[in-house]
Amino acid sequence: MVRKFVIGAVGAFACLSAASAHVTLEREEAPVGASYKAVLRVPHGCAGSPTTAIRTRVPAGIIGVKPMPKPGWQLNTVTGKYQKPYTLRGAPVSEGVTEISWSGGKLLDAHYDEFVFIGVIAEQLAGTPVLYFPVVQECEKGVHRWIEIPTGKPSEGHGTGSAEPAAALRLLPKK
Ligand SMILES: [Cu+2]
Repeated sequence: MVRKFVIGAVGAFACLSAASAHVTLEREEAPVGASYKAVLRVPHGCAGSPTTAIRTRVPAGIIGVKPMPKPGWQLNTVTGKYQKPYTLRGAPVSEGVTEISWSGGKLLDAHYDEFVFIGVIAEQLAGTPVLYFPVVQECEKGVHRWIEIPTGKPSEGHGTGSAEPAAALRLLPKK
């Protein structure tokens, strides 16, 4: 699965001219130490081709992850060891869901949809400015690999030199 996170540019050029949003997070900022609902927004396909799979790698420090099943799509997860132990609701955790995929569905380019999972932003992430959620969007024809770590601010994904920017979450201090 990790091998699939390779950069591709063709589809990105088509998207830049369309001035539409790429795959982004509904909430682009959230405090550490709190639960977070990651809503990945998919506003278009690949150069007009329908989306058939969405795969994402959960950033380190997003723990206790649970994905939302989607009717008509097969949901798969990969569980793995965290790079370091975290604390989840007062208890130590050392492993969890690290990758999620929704596949086998069909989202037309003319339609919009969201792919959702919940988790907790570990307190240990305090001081980290931004987390990136790499997403691979597979289509009937073509693929978008939204994996580039853009230069500039997260909410300026477009036009900062990133053809296929990874979805970004700005971390705020603990409430
Ligand atoms: Cu786009």
